[in-house]
Amino acid sequence: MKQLATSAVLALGLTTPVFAQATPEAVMAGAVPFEQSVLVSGLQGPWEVTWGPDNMLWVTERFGGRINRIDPVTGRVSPAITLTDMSSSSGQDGLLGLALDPGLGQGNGNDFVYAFYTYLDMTRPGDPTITDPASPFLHMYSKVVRLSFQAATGLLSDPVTLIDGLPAGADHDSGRLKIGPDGKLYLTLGDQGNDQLANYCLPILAQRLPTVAELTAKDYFAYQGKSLRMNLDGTIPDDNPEIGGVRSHVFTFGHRNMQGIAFGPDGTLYASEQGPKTDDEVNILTAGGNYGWPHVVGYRDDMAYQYARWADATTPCATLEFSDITINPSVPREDETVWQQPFNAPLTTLFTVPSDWNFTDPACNGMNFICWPTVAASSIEVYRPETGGIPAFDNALLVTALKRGSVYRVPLSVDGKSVSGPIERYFQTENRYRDLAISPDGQTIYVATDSEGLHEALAGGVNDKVANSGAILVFRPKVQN
Ligand SMILES: [Ca+2]
Ligand SMILES: [Ca+2]
Ligand SMILES: [Ca+2]
Repeated sequence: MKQLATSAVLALGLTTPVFAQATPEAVMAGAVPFEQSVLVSGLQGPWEVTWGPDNMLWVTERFGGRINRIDPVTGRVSPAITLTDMSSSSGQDGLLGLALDPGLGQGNGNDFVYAFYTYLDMTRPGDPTITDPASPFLHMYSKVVRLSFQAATGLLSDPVTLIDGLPAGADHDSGRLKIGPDGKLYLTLGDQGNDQLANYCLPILAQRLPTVAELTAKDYFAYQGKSLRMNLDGTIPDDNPEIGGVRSHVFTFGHRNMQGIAFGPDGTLYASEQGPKTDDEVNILTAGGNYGWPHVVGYRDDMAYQYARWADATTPCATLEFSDITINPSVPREDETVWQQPFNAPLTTLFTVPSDWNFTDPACNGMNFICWPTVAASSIEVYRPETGGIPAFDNALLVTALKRGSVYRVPLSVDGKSVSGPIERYFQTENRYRDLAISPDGQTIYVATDSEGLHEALAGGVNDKVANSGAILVFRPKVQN
């Protein structure tokens, strides 16, 4: 009971059922037929895939710490460097984002590549919120390095640290890195997965802003749950927003786990963000904006979300058992509308549900989170009108999903500032999709898959085996006869 032929369904104003419960937002099966192939598999957690000016796919491997160039025709993998000081656990840390300098391959001496990864630094004091001195994350930080590319050898070398001592941990590192049309480097940093699961007694600091004293000391602890904007040498741009009276690297705040950012043709900055049990978001990021987390997810509508502050429980938090479903009565809870500060509402959500939604759908055999309405949005790219490409696909945002093994096409209005129709679901396989890249002619979409993990089965419910481990999948429109 899924992926029905949707034209009739949509005509009735209904939506495509995914599980036993249908999400109330308009989502339909993709209308353009595609064929699928596997370019390469067996990579160690491919995380960023981006098309280079050398007509190669540049791919980071999260556990392996390797940056590769992959031939988009033959699938041949050419390793460019392994970052040996990278530290990776079985969590969300490791080698994450990668961005190519606009000067790469242009003969102007700027053959640079930027990378973001987690590492251990025993010379720093450590995360003040971690009380266990044996924690492998006590001294974990993240940094951005600039590498130099030699076209003759195909190798990256000479790492220069642009900024280090950034927050890092096992959960919600975010870590997407892009260079904007303004020539600045943009980076997303997650809320570290606080207030849930293993970190349920740690408070979320997404609303906490850096102080002048912290900046002077290069203490970037308050950068969690933020997007950053920096010069290509890692310094703070003079035209960064002053937020709470302080100009820092912070561009926007109030984020949970923003794994995708992408620039539109007019410079609009789009972002995808993972919500908790509901309301993954697509946002437009504007300088100084507050995006609401953890007080609001999606819209300020009090639908199926309350901010439960485990760290402030009247019973000592560590003595409580964490649950996503049953919140201990000693944990303070707050409706979204209690928090009245101005914030930037999303462009759309994936997905918002009513408060009586069943978050323990039996279709997921106790792995409740797979059945939740959140898709685990992991990246975003802009499908630009000027690419030509696939006419029916044009002028849209493409969002990859971990839990759904799909790409969601979010159609945009002509000005790119609103969503113009139903969200469409494409390319479903039994995988977790981490990122995508689009060929310059717009005809081919490359999707990076996680090496392992839980996701939705094609027939609904949960699957714990991925069909294509650590792969780059290739999707092209089917040739019509
Ligand atoms: Ca990408
Ligand atoms: Ca938000
Ligand atoms: Ca909401």
